[in-house]
Amino acid sequence: MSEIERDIDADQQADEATALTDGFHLLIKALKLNDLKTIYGVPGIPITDFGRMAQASGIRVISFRHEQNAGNAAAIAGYLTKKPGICLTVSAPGFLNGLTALAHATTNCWPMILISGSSEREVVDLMQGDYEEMDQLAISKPLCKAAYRILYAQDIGIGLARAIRSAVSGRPGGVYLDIPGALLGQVMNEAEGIRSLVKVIDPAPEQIPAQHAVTRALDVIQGAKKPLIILGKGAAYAQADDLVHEFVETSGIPYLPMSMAKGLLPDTHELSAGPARSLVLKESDVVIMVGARLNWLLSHGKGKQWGAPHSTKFVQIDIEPTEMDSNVEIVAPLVGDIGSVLSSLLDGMGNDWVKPSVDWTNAIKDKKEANIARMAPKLKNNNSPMDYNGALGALKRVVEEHPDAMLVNEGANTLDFARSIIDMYKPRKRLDVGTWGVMGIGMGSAIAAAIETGKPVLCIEGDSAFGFSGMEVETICRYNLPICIVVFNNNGIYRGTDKNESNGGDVATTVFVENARYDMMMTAFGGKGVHAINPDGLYRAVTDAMDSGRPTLVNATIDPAAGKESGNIGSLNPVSVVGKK
Ligand code: ADP
Ligand code: TZD
Ligand code: MG
Repeated sequence: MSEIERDIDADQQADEATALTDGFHLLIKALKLNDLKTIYGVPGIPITDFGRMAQASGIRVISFRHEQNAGNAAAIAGYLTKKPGICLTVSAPGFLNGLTALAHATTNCWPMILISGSSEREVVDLMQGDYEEMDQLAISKPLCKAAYRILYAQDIGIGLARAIRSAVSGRPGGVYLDIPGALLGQVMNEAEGIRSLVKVIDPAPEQIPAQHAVTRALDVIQGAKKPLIILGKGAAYAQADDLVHEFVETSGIPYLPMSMAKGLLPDTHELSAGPARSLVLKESDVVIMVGARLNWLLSHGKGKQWGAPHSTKFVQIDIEPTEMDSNVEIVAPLVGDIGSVLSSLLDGMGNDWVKPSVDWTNAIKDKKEANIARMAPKLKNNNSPMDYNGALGALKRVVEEHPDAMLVNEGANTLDFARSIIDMYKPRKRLDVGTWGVMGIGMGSAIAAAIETGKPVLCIEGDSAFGFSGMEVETICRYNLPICIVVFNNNGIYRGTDKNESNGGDVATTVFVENARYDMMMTAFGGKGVHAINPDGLYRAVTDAMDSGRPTLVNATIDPAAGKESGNIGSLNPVSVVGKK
């Protein structure tokens, strides 16, 4: 080494010894190291500068008008990408607004990390009344999969690594990461800081099923006379699309997609039993659950809908061992990730696999064809005001012509009719209210869908559902996202025709302002607003929006009397034994 080189080397070592970093920079570097390059959030104390610095470092920071919508966006980003969606909030009220979305992500088994600024421990623990003081870590714990707090800058790397692994491994879910404000300003040696960062290796390892479990399941399936596959959103999440396709086609077993699993195989596939749902649930003797739970959405696997007293045998593929026997006995549990389990099943099926009888597949085909034929003329009506069938018939055509577009859907009748009428053609294109049937996921989901996929987004929203996140139309315009919102405006929740039975002054609890002009909410922020009064007009407006990519809101006037109470799930309402008062 020459003298000059020795001097430079000594200078570098001295620089390295004295160069400093802080919590802000380490957290940003840790996120980027793990390829987490989008943050959804709302700024404020103590995370405003963190958002600024993250943006300056090349992370995309999408600022919302309310944390719940930012959180719903992060939840959907997690579902679509298999990486934790990141939501960033301020302390106490901002944290609580985001927490609803974190609980929603956990309920739906989607990976998400809610990073929230918080007050210092010493003030919170003595309850001394800090600005936005709250024991956030304690509050978050029962509502998510895991919760961690980082107190020292040198723990940022390991803290984020724990959060990522907890969110995506096994059954995915929401993780809370508590960041006391002072942590961000904590200073440490830069070289040491960088060395403390962790790039998580294999965050969601494969989980391969035991061979004997595979053999047991294949024996049960092969012994069935009327087998059925149910595909859930866990199967969509797994991104094992080719294996799902191969399993259905090689086994020859008809399948029923749960709402967000629609499109894993095109809904027009000959083995789809979607339009014969009641028949297959009642009559099937062996059901193979693929990333779907036997919860309320499937009547808990028992009762009239399942053809009781006839009993159904269940085979279940799930990454979560405790999901087995949660509602009914699972005769062949297959614990593992969907990709690994399906490839083991396919390996075990071999050349002598016997497909289900044509009696069974033809019975389903006949029922399907009859139901489709019965609906076809209803979907073509051009009535004004529109009913759900006419309006959704028009949107069904738009989706058929734009199979790559993302679809977001919420409401009651607006949800139930759209789910059954609109065919999906590709995996993970349909985003909706999920396991809780929650209203308010609309704009957050739409924004994440646009940002994560770059595809146009069609949002089909009940007028009530839209109201929960409607202010985000400003966000949509600000980022100029290719989102077309169609508000199914029937003047209210379920229907717009209820009357206040007391003859009092207030309108009924389910009724909204008549003929509201939701389209003007979009024009207020520079987007395009359209008022559609019939299916032809609706089709034209939405087609234009999908092709132009311009933020658009179509206010679609729906007959206020067309819907029914609670859509398809009216039977879940309790009934007063002494009648209404
Ligand atoms: P749906 O509402 O569509 O019926 P659920 O949300 O009830 O679907 O069920 C999804 C299931 O998928 C959960 O039980 C979850 O544990 C499971 N799951 C999620 N990811 C995977 C995966 N990669 N492999 C296997 N199971 C998975
Ligand atoms: N609050 C939250 C967070 N989630 C909910 N599901 C509800 C309230 C209750 N609810 C439903 O289950 S659907 C719905 C509400 C308020 C709105 C239905 O009205 P809509 O759709 O206008 O969105 P339709 O087409 O008029 O039925
Ligand atoms: Mg409505």
